[in-house]
Amino acid sequence: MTNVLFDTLFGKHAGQTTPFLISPDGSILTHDGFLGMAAQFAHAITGAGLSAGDRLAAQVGKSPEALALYAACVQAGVIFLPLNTAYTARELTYFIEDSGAGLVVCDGADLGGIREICAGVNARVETLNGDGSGTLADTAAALPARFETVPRQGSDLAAFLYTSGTTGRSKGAMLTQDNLLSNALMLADFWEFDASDVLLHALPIFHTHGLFVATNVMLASGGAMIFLPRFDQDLVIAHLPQATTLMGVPTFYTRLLSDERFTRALTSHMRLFISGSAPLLAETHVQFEARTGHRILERYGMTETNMNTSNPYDGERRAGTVGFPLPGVEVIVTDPATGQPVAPDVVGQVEVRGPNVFRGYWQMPEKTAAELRQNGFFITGDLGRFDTDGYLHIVGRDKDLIISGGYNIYPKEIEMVLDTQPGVLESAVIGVPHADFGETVLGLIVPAPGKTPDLDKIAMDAAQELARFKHPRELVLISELPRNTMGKVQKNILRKKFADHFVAA
Ligand code: MLC
Ligand code: AMP
Repeated sequence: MTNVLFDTLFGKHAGQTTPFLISPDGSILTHDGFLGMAAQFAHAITGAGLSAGDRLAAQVGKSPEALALYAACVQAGVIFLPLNTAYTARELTYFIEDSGAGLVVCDGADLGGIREICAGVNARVETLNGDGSGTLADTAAALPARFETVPRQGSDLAAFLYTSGTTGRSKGAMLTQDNLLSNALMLADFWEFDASDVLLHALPIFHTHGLFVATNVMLASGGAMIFLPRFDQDLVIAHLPQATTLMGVPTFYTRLLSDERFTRALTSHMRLFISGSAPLLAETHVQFEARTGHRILERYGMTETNMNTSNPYDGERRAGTVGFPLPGVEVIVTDPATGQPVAPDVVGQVEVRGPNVFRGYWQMPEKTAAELRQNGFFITGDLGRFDTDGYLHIVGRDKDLIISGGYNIYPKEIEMVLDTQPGVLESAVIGVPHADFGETVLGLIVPAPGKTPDLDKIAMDAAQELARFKHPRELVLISELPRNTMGKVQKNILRKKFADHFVAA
């Protein structure tokens, strides 16, 4: 028996001495060297007691070693659960408990708090720091650079990625080997990646975009990645000349456009710029082409499904659209009331079916049943329409979700924190336009009768509970929330009222 994901994406590079990861300081890790590092980590995590089907949760900085930990999990059949480095102890506690992780890998600086969380659930803790050092790395360094790959089938789980929910409770999306592999192979082919490509990788590696789209596509094609720790504008500009492709969220592109060093000459050699995770304004698409001569290729995906649609590689990349269904992926737009497909140009809910669609939410059969139809279609929560040429336009969201700089933020989670603060009767959290992040978080607070809530204190308390990117950028007092006859808060009215709050500022 084989391990289809490991063999196809990773193992096939054994003996390949071309670069895989190029660090900003110029140091190079070859494909073969990366496999050796992954094998050492595979020995380390199995030595720590993990076996196939167990979960490993990692909240670690971006480094070649952190990526090797992902490869090690695949090779050992362990389910990889990457976590945003911004999550607070409160948020982590939930993920660790809910997933039943057997091993948690964290930065040494966070060891104290995480050890406490893990003690309660009998999980082991090891460290891996942003510079690649740590207890797990020390153990791995002394272990063999070859590991007997653990057999797995395509239907076996490879990763859990937590996505927040409209109820405020995060859900672990279970992704199989086939989910990841089918998407990686298809995207590498569709976007014409090959071993000569060098991807400038400036995304985090704890989400679908940076981990599965960017990394898996480069593994599938055998090319290299310039592996930047984060989106640092100076580093991106400095390394563009060595790259052939860039994948980013729209904020990458708006930031680059605001930099006068980002010129046609700097980008003339580039093969492809890809955008996703949040809507790319048509205006950004147009400005980008005027500046560089390149048309950004926009695609659409999500944690539960990887990538669903893409503008064409050859052919018109239409601004303001996310293109056509990708090969092997079915996308329909349906009437929410009947579930039946609607005609072109009619807005409905976007549904997706294909080998990319996840298995369900971990230990949440009801939530899974509510979103994943028996016929295999996943109800994405996005609203869209196909135009008469077949391009999909994402026009809004049925789910109460804010996307800030490519990170998803569920208002309910923030409202639950604000509502418990002294002097607060109730709150509503909305996303409003923001020049840098696309949307940002605004917290609206209705005081309890006769009370004057201390907004600074509320902001400070909320900061203890929630990851930095979820913090309301501002809290505003409001006398009451608009409600419809069913008593539901009419956030559309609030969004309209506060639409210029940050843009005008
Ligand atoms: C950072 N901050 C954010 C933020 N990122 N706040 C809101 N939204 C964000 N996205 C905080 C920082 O902690 C900092 O706080 C302050 O805001 C300003 O930080 P910055 O230095 O300007 O931000 P930076 O570190 O440069 O990060 C911005 C960014 C980053 C856009 C480069 O957020 C990023 O890499 N986003 C990509 C997210 C991503 O990969 N999404 C894919 C999800 S997968 P302070 O306190 O220091 O001021 C998916 C599926 C699909 O959606 O289709 O791909
Ligand atoms: P996540 O749950 O973090 O994977 O985010 C997925 C969501 O991001 C989708 O459901 C969409 O709402 C949004 N998204 C991703 N790509 C695009 C895009 N190109 N245009 C508009 N929205 C997008």
